Amino acid sequence: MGDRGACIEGLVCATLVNDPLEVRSFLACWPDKPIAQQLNRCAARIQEQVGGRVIRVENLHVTLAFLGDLMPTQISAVEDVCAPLPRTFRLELDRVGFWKTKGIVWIGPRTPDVEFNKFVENLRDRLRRVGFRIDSRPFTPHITLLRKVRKRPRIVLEALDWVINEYTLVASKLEQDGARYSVSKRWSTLGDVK
Ligand code: 3AM
Repeated sequence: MGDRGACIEGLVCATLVNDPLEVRSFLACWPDKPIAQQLNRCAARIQEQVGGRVIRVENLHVTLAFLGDLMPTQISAVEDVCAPLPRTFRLELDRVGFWKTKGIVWIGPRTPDVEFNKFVENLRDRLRRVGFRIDSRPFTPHITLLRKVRKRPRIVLEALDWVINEYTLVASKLEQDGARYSVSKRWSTLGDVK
């Protein structure tokens, strides 16, 4: 019986077997290549100081809403809710943070862009209204740089000016050496829909 020890023989145990159509999904903004490369260099410097696992350069992002495992109909519902960005936003990445319990080192803006946060909170509310369970904590824009860190880094970094002009729906596949992400849909600033 193996993994299905708790199930009645001959029946598929729905709680243990993921539907193959389900896709682990989230909404996120991705820095362009030059910013991502600078962030990757920052992460390497931090790693020299405190260890941990550096997030792969192509995986650096700000999560807007984690959606979980979605069936195709739910993905359509997300797409119905998502709207273009009302305008371009700028985030000055000038603060390195450490979440001790999660072992995460991140970078984000010291001063959040109020309008960007409002856009994201509004998007999250609309997702909740159509039935998605979205983290209830306030949105804290951050890019995870390293995981499995035990010690707070002491580091001064040059601020990075990041222009955000789109966000994406991303499919995540968990593999042994970390997550593989693929973009399935993009929403750009108004008037620039892809
Ligand atoms: O953007 P960060 O790195 O903070 O930790 C995961 C990552 O967060 C988080 O979603 C982001 C994109 O993968 N995540 C993963 N599983 C999660 C869950 N079950 C989750 N967030 C909330 N609930």
